Amino acid sequence: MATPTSAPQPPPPIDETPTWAALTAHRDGLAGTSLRHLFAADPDRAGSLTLEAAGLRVDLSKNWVTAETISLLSELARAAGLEERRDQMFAGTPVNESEGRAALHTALRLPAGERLEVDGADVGADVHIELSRMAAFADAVRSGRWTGATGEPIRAVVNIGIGGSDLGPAMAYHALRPWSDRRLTFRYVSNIDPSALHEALVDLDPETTLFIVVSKTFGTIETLTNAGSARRWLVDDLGEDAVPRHFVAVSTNADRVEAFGIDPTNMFGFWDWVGGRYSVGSAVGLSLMVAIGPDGFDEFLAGMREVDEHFRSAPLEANLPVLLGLLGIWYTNFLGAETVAVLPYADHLARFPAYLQQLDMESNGKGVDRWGRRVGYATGPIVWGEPGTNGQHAFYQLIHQGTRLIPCDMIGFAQATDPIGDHHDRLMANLLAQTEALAFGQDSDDPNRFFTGNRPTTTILAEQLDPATLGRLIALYEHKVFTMGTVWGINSFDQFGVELGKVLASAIEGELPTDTPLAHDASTNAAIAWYRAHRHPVS
Ligand code: G6Q
Repeated sequence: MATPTSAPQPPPPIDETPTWAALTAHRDGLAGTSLRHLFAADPDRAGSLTLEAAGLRVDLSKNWVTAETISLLSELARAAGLEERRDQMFAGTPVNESEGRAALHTALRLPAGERLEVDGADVGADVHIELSRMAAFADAVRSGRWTGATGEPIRAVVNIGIGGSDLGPAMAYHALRPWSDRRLTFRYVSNIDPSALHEALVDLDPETTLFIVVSKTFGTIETLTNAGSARRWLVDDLGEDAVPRHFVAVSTNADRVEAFGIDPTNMFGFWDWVGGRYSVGSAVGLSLMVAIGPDGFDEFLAGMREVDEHFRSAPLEANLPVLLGLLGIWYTNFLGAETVAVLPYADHLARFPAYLQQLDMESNGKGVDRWGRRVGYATGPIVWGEPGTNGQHAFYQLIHQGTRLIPCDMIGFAQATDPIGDHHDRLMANLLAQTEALAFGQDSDDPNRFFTGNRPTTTILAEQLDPATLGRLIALYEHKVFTMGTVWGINSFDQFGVELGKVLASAIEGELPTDTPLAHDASTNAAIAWYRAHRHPVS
């Protein structure tokens, strides 16, 4: 059981506080009210529930809330100690209690020269030393000064990593392709399925390919297996001596990097206080920096920093990530929502829902609180989504007319990144029309054509999907997740469920190529026997 470090006396569970009871009564009082009623009753509603900060315009008015809801939810956040825990996180206190670590991803975006002392070390200085090394490397690759072993410039960068060492850079690269150096090709390999590596390498030339192997621990089987096979692909063509010009590593474990055969001088470091799913602003984002250049990466970090500063300083009632988190609590715990859909009206954000899925579900998919007690209320929602308008032609039917409550985050931009004719106006018209139809429905005498409306959405708008805006969106959701985890009293920074997955397969893996007796359950034994009979031996 976790030893509490931040609060010696466990507080009462949050669902036993007077504010929770007040919110339950408030919810009951709102029963029967609809978004139509709420808008009719308050002509200022749209204005008072739309906030602009840190380059983002967030319209909360199409949610099932009143000013009183916001005030009670803010009180709940205060009762849960959100402000204190937020300040502890920014200061480097080990808020990841179960692993005895700080969660200092916000330090990754400190401005140059700003000190942050943790355990006697100036982490701000450490961060900027590493950023400078990354920038020198990224510039060398982009300019062609860093060549492959035969003197050819690099033309393809292959990032090998999984989970937090893949989703962040892969999502961000796809989001920011218009800002990338189009002479370079970027590929992201995560799955141990051989098809993933095969597809990534099938049309690449070893002479012009650079691998970035990203693993915090450098012990993750998928990454090491893919990196080992990539190394063989290279060495078969160019020989052992070529490895240092074609492999760099991003890790916290220099010994394992060296043991794998990558020169530690070609390693970019980060720290144990950077969680995998919070790491895209660290050296884990090296492929992104090569793609968009050090200046673009600076803007990306600056966007995150803007939201960090807003989160640190804005009153809870006007604090964007706090309000998004509190709305999440409202829907999850008081209105029974099990899920949240993230619907970006931007094709470049196709991987953003998958990125948020990890950020949210790995952080808040916990059933035990920070004091070791099993929680008696729902925690992390199921996060999913696809870009609009594609989703409209697929699953939106269920959101409009199904039986479930699905709060949606709609994300859109004022300007296209790749303008063609009137595409962008048409795209945005769809976003706006969807939020209107979901909120206000459509009357019809035909029950099949009747839309109840009263389906909540939050609309998040920004000028353009550029590096700074992507940074802002990431930090917005990071702090939303933190807010929710704090209200639930859980540790959003460990992931023992993921770690279990890392050991489970190893026993069965050893059994597959043998005919040793099996001692699993009957179903698993039979499946292993079938696989043994049908598998192709490893060549
Ligand atoms: C992230 C998780 C997990 C992790 C991967 C890869 O928060 O801990 O997704 O990032 O399992 O781990 P390595 O970077 O150590 O290879």
